[in-house]
Amino acid sequence: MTFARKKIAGFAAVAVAAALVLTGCADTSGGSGGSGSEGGGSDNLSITFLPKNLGNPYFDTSSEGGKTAVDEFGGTFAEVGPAEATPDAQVSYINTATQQAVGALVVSANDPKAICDALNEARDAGVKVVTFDSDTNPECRDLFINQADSEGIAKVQVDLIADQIGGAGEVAILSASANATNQNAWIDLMKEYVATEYPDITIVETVYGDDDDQTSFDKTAALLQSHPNLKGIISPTTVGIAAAARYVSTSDYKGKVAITGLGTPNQMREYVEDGTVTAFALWNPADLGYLAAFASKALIEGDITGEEGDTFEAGELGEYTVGADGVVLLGDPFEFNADNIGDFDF
Ligand code: RAM
Repeated sequence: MTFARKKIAGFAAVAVAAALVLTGCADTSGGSGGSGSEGGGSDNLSITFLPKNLGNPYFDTSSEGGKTAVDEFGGTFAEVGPAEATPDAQVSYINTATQQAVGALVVSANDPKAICDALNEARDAGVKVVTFDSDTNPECRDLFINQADSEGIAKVQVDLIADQIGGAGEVAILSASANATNQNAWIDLMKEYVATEYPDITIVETVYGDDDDQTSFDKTAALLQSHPNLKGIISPTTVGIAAAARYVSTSDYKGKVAITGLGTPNQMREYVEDGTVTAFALWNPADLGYLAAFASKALIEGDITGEEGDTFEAGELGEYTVGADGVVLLGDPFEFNADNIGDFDF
């Protein structure tokens, strides 16, 4: 935990120092593969970030981290993305990046399969594909930058809700979109962990707010109406937890129904301060974007191929090693509460 906190605090200084201007449109100056460098790599350090959707502070922060890294190593950064986090909404952006012959595409996938053909066409054309945050099937990308071990992400959320409701009662899950690889993996593991560790907790329903603020707000209201004995909501999405907390903060459920899950400190601060939320978890999305950008660089330059055991330097985060199935792990999830939330600004 101290390790995660150090990294989070460490990033804050970098973020303040860096001038972070996100372009909002694709870069076209990356050339078509560069002139090549030693070892079969390329010098085309034009890197495009494609989050699940735009307008989500979580992805604003991960893209800021990506841009910080790309600026550090002298590449060209761009961010593009759809307005809505639907399964195939990212396809046209992938195709455009392929036509532009970017060096790497860094993607958080809305669906494990729907964008695979487009990604593999990009790879056939020489684009390195790095997923981060939410993976595709492994055969559609070169690397996946995982924010934290999925079991750990599931465990921290269940332990938080169990602690907040006294270890017993009805709990619901307010997720992102129904096909999101990351949330679905965490939800399956949360259900397993509840079944083995907390026999007195029942997960009564999972609903989907589509990582849309209003939909998540409305789904919270509906959950509370249809489950009058609900003791808590776990929302494993930064959009969902903030919307759920906003709903509960001005309702009679405040102080009676616990809200936890994965949130950004800046979005959750007011609900921690007004007592709606006790504690929640996350990692640093800026570090995630920063690491994904450095991994892209290593792939582009031919330093790594994504094989297990490959190592690469990720700037101020240090050296990372590629694990099984082309996965690189950022670190541990971190728990935020009233005592520490003031230390964080993202
Ligand atoms: C939302 C997105 C993202 C997820 C975080 C926790 O911002 O769904 O994919 O990792 O929540």
